[in-house]
Amino acid sequence: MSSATEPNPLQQLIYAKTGALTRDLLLHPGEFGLGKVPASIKPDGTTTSVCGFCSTGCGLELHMKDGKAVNLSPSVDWPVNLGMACPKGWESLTVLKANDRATAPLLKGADGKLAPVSWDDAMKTFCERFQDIQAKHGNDSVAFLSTGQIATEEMFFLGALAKFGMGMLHGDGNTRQCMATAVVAYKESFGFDAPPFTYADFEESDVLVFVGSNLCIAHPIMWERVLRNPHQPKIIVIDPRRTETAVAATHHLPLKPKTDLALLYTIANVLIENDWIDTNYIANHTVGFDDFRQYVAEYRLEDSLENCGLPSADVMEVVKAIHEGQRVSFWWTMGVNQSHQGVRTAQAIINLAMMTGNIGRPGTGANSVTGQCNAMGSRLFSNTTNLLGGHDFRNADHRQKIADTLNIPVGNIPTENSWSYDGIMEGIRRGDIRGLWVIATNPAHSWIHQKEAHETLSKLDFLVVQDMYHSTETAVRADLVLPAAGWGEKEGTFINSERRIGLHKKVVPAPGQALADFQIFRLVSHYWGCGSLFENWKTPEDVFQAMKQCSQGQPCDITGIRDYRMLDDARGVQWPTRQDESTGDDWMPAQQRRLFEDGQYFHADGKARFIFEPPQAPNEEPSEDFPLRLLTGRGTAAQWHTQTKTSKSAVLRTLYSTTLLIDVSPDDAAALQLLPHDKVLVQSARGEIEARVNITGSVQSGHVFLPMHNELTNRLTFPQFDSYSRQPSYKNAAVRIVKPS
Ligand SMILES: Nc1nc2c(c(=O)[nH]1)N[C@H]1C(S)=C(S)[C@@H](COP(=O)(O)OP(=O)(O)OC[C@H]3O[C@@H](n4cnc5c(=O)[nH]c(N)nc54)[C@H](O)[C@@H]3O)O[C@H]1N2
Ligand SMILES: Nc1nc2c(c(=O)[nH]1)N[C@H]1C(S)=C(S)[C@@H](COP(=O)(O)OP(=O)(O)OC[C@H]3O[C@@H](n4cnc5c(=O)[nH]c(N)nc54)[C@H](O)[C@@H]3O)O[C@H]1N2
Ligand code: SF4
Ligand SMILES: [Mo]
Repeated sequence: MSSATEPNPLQQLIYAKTGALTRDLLLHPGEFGLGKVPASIKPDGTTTSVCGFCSTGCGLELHMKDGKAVNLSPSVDWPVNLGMACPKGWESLTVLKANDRATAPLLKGADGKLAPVSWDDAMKTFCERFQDIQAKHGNDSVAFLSTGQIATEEMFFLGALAKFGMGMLHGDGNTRQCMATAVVAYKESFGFDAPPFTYADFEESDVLVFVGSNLCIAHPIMWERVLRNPHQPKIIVIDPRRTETAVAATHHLPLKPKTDLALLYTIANVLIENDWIDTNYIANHTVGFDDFRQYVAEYRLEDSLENCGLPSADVMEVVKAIHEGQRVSFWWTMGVNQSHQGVRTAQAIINLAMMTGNIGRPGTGANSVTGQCNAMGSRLFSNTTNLLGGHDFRNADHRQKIADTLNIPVGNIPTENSWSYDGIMEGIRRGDIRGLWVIATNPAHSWIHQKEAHETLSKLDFLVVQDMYHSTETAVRADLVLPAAGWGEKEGTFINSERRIGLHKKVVPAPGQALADFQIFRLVSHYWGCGSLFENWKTPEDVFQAMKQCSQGQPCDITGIRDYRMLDDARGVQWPTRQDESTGDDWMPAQQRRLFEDGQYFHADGKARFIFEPPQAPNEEPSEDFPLRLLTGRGTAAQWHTQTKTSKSAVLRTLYSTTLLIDVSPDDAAALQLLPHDKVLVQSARGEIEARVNITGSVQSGHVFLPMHNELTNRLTFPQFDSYSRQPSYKNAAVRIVKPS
């Protein structure tokens, strides 16, 4: 399909990699090199880039020498981290230098082994195999799994390519494992997926309530912002474990897992009974309060907390603190999102903020903290659950708007929503989906109930994995591995938890033949034969301009951001930033932007909704056979997810135990006659793993905890999903501990 006269994108890339200049490269100097970076290197030889691990979105100063980064330090003037970084951020450059980096495309041969092939062969095979599957089984028999960890421009390109170019209907991402619950909760309550806060709120609250969030470990720099709070705030932590965050709190409610709904409804009822609510706010800005009030009336402090395992006096203190606080902020993360009733739990938190008028003012809000560096980009621009820019696939006007904006035939845009991640996995098991393209996520470690996940992946006719490393649990199962450049080896934007869009830059070359995901998508579009649809997207910044246009008129409107240079100069820009706010060429948006200051929500009537539902027990509870409840989550600040990156740094490896430790309470350890570091088998109805015992008061008796960073953990987890968000409930399974014979 390549033209004989013009170098095709692959040839251009090869020339770029080998240093040979082509005419195209001369015409588009930013495309393959450092992009805007040379122009933005400061007199002291540094350039700023946003961190590529977590959603905090810290600014890092890359120290450049001879055009390459040789070191880094946290940015002092970045409004997020103010000169701080956690161990992962500090080690960002080290993890790029691992010897298991994928440096060439790998194709599975007749012997079942992966062996290097050229990009040309890889691309031809990719297209032949997927097109063949589609010809035999229909377009919808090929699907993709995207991520919250590539640039927004890359996920935008991927989503457009897969759905508008390659004819796929089904594509989801690892954000389903993580943020789907918050997305649905916000959409239903506010009318749009819109976390309202800005990080300054951590410092401006006088009461902070953390529900299912271990900020100290998972978002250490946000926690630093809490520590800078000058108001001697009350800090309330609702978490079954006595986490690092709970230890530092003024109030800890160690509730029984999965009973948050009853607790939050009780808190609401006690506030109502005492008339500690903001009736003006409720009347002017919300709908549905009377039904809510009636429903929660049955949650009386004296008798509704029994199942939560909490003394009513402790809960009453928390209610009083919320009432007495002038600026109360509510924060939640995976202890809420990863629950069988996560959406309703998140909305129970939102209800508390609305009924007490704690939203839209400094130091307030119902605030979902995101996880991955670009989970928020994925929520708005990945073309998976929403049509690009927070639009709706099922809405004809929205489809027409996006078709006109991107100049693509409206008929190329699917009119239905994709299956969610679990639906795609089920589709594979049924044989409806036979080809899968996995980009920057590692389901053979991170998906719930691994035995089933592994069986599912092995059913595929063709599995393509696009990753920085060839050694991930998913890549080793692939038929084709596409070697990707990582953070630091390419450029683009991320959107952090407070909706701040920041730029990350190419500061080191990618190893071998690894290419930026952006360039891989260009290659795929060319070989697939749909390159003309995306011919204007030559650089990430071209796609950024397309993103802006798609966002026009939406709550996430970013038409006011001129270009990448503005993102750098403004030290990140929060959405929304509309063009009509601009007062001229040198206009800069304000550095702290919070939503709902005017009390206007995104539903047609401008009002937020009170939404509630009776609590239900999860489908698996501890039993005689499996008497312990397994909780899972983040282990240390030095470990990232499936450890493909963080395990590559010697510095980080010294900061955590490389043996899998299971946290067991002193009571249970005594009952089971376990000593520290004993080797044990942990069994659930789905599998058995080996671990060493860590006896600690951080878990209650009857509970155990395993970090998600070890691939064994998800062999035990129980596959239940929130019925609205389809997010897996990773933090609830029944297990038993036995000593090996
Ligand atoms: N170091 C490090 N930082 C990370 C990550 C990482 O892998 N490593 N990952 C990032 C990502 S993607 C995410 S999503 C975030 C996650 O950040 P967090 O959600 O803060 O981390 P988790 O440890 O998964 O879960 C938080 C807490 O939920 C509690 N919990 C469990 N069940 C319940 C329950 O029923 N009710 C309540 N109230 N609490 C419960 C757990 O005990 C745990 O302490 O971290 C981000 N930051
Ligand atoms: N038991 C249990 N399981 C959980 C959780 C839990 O709390 N408990 N948490 C869940 C949550 S919240 C999340 S977010 C998921 C995370 O689950 P995953 O997304 O599977 O975890 P990661 O290790 O972050 O995988 C990202 C992959 O992308 C690759 N990569 C990184 N950067 C790039 C890039 O620029 N380009 C390409 N092509 N590849 C890249 C990495 O090498 C890695 O293989 O895990 C979920 N699983
Ligand atoms: S807190 Fe998150 S964004 Fe900041 S340095 Fe650490 S990993 Fe990077
Ligand atoms: Mo996550």
